[in-house]
Amino acid sequence: MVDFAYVIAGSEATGGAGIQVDLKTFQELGVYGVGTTTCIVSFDPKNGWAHRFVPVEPDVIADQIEAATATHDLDVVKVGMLGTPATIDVVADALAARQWRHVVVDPVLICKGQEPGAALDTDTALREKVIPLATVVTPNLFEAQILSGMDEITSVDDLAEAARRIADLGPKYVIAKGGVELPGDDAVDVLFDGSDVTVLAAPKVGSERVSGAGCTLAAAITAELAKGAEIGEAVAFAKEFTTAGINGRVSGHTPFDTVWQGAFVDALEA
Ligand code: PXL
Repeated sequence: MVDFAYVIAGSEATGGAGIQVDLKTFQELGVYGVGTTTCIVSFDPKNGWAHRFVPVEPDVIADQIEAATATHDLDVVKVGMLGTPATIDVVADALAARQWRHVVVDPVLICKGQEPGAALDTDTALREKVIPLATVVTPNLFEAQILSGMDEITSVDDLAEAARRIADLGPKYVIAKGGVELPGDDAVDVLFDGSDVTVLAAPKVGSERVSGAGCTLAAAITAELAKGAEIGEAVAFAKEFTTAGINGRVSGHTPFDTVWQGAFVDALEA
């Protein structure tokens, strides 16, 4: 019998991030993907690829969640970009209305297309209403700093401390990602499970961020959890899958590359 994974996230029109990446990752990992769209981000090629951001009406988000959850018995969900306090309210209510085996939250805090004032309200609502419902949360370096309230994160020890502080907000597991910005030769992620910290390291691939890496990692964790993996094995596998996708990255006309979710399976078949 096929396993199901559900994602509630934004659309990113180039295919390099957001729900497109989530559903591609689910398919690559052999789970049946179901998706609810929260907002539409369309980069603007005439304006430095700035983010044009349009939220989906809260009623329409609620309708999508109703359709998805009435059709399939979904118990593992990934939450990606939400974008506005109104969206956060409707998604938080829907998450709280049922039992989940896992709620994986990728705390996408800001989008370049939003006003800073609006972004602050959104960050606060995410911290107060969605993070406490998460079983797994996957902040990047910037998000880990904001959510932990730490002044700076410049070492693996700082990253582990941020993960511990974020766990105090409610999630059982915190995966804090150092990425290319954390100093050192390796891309380091830490997994805090409420008592122990596990450090996962892989050599950095270049020094530029690759778009879609965070979405891919959280989606791969979600898919593995849906198939019944334990958290430690889900995270370790997801890092391998994402690293393969970064190595096999795709270039477009944007100034940044994007992850190729098919690279892991390509390598197995080669
Ligand atoms: O990578 C973060 C992200 C997530 N979701 C959507 C996005 C982006 C970044 O652009 O547009 C919809």
